[in-house]
Amino acid sequence: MPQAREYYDALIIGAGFSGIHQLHHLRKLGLTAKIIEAGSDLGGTWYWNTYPGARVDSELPIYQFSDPELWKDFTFSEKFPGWQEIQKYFQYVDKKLGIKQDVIFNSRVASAAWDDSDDQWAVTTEDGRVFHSQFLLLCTGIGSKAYIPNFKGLETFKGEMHHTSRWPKEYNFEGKRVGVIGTGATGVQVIQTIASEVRHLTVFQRTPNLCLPMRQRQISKEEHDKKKEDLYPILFNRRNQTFAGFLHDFDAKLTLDATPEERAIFFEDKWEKGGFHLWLGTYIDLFTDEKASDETYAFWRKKTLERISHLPTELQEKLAPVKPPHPFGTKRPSLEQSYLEVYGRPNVTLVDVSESPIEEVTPNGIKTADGVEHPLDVLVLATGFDMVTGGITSIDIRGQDGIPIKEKWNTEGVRSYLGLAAATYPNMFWIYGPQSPSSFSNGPSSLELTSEWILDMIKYMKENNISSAVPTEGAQHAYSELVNQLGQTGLWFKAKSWYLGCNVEGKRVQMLQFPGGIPAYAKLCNDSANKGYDGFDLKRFAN
Ligand code: NA7
Repeated sequence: MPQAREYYDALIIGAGFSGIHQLHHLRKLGLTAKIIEAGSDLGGTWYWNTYPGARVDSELPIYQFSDPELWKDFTFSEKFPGWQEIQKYFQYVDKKLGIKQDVIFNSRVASAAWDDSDDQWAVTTEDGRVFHSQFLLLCTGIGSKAYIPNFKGLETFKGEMHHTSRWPKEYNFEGKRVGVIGTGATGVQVIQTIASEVRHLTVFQRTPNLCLPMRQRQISKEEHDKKKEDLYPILFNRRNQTFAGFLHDFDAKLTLDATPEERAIFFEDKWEKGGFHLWLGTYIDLFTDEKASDETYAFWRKKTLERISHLPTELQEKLAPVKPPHPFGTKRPSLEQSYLEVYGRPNVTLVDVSESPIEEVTPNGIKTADGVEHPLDVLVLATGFDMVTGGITSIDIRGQDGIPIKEKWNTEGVRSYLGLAAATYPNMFWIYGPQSPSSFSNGPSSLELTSEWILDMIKYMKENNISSAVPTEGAQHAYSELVNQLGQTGLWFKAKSWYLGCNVEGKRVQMLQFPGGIPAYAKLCNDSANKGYDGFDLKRFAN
């Protein structure tokens, strides 16, 4: 017997912050919607990343949904909560909004194909289920596709091996020799957490992390409660007014316009505040003037050396080199709690793989180009993700011309309109993805902004009998050129970062996000909406 066609007004891929926001508000608009989620629970990034020490590096209270219904009765206990507490928050959100009833868990989307004849998407999961919808919302996040470099001999390793985003529920490193490849945000968190638990820790560092002090602190329920009524709405409102969606913003002054004394006081203040203040709350020219970047780096190095002055000079130089590895902040600095102190422990060795690259993984450990074999029982791959685009390009998405988006982006480069839609892929929107402010921002700030804009557009389409909307090639070209130009005006290309796709071998190098800040991004989006969604071809239902 033929099966009934499974149709929803909207299909959402991914049950993290963005997917949940979409589902809740689409339902409020009266649309039928389902989330398809590869994991077995809510959380997105926070479902997958459960490695030791995983915690958010955007601060509370602004790292959560702004809806008062969702913050008035939930209280985070730390300024930068760990994955366990964030997972509890997602359960709380579910209790409030009844999200799970509309999530199809343990289902990974394999493909999506647009059909112009009925203005619908057909979405197929890896286990062969087919769904149809008018709208397709890609809420796949910026770090959902793990990246493991193609190390020779990786499969021969006889010990335990884990990529950080696929962490086992049970593990015990006591008495073990553990190796960690990678010192990005993830590596820093793992390293500072497990160093005291393991017999020996070998850190394979290619680029030192110019990490900043997190300044973690406990926040009591009383402290939250005092602020909730009067202050929280103001704080959430401020998120859309700052460059990166935090409460702090750049200072309008240029670094070298400040006197050395003013600068010293200014930097010291940012350092003491901790978090991203010295990065996204410093002088406005950090990303555009190399001299400004050098001044910031010199300050960072002085402060860092104060903490590691007891280490051998050679080790100090590897962690905080005289010559900056890249302009300060053009790679994302991580927030650390006890990372630098780890290198003073007798059971920790730092191997500089920029000097002596990893040659191969052997059954017993890692062999570097200097011929040394580092014996390991456990290998931790903190090697990151196919950032920003990987969640989308790992799905075979075909639009009006039948060409997979992956193929298009590989040949033409990533192109979009407003960092949320692409020409020839009608009624498909993504949130917190390519050419949006995504990782230059506090996640919930920019994803709520984009998500609300998309919801308004869908509402407009419904009210105006519009069956499909697709960006014009012209609008897409203009927006993508703007992103490229903004990328070129900064120092970004002086670093090999995932902001540009440099972290994945063979990936096309280009600015992957909108680097102009949230207010400028919001203006572009609002300008289009105010002109009846200028830049989109809108097709009306025939009736
Ligand atoms: P990242 O920031 O991409 O870090 C990956 C790390 O792995 C980084 O230190 C890389 O060195 C290192 N790496 C990658 N390939 C190699 C090879 N072949 N040899 C040696 N070292 C290598 O990923 P994270 O998971 O830490 O963080 C991703 C984001 O998720 C984070 O910024 C937050 O926004 C959340 P490199 O620096 O490239 O020299």
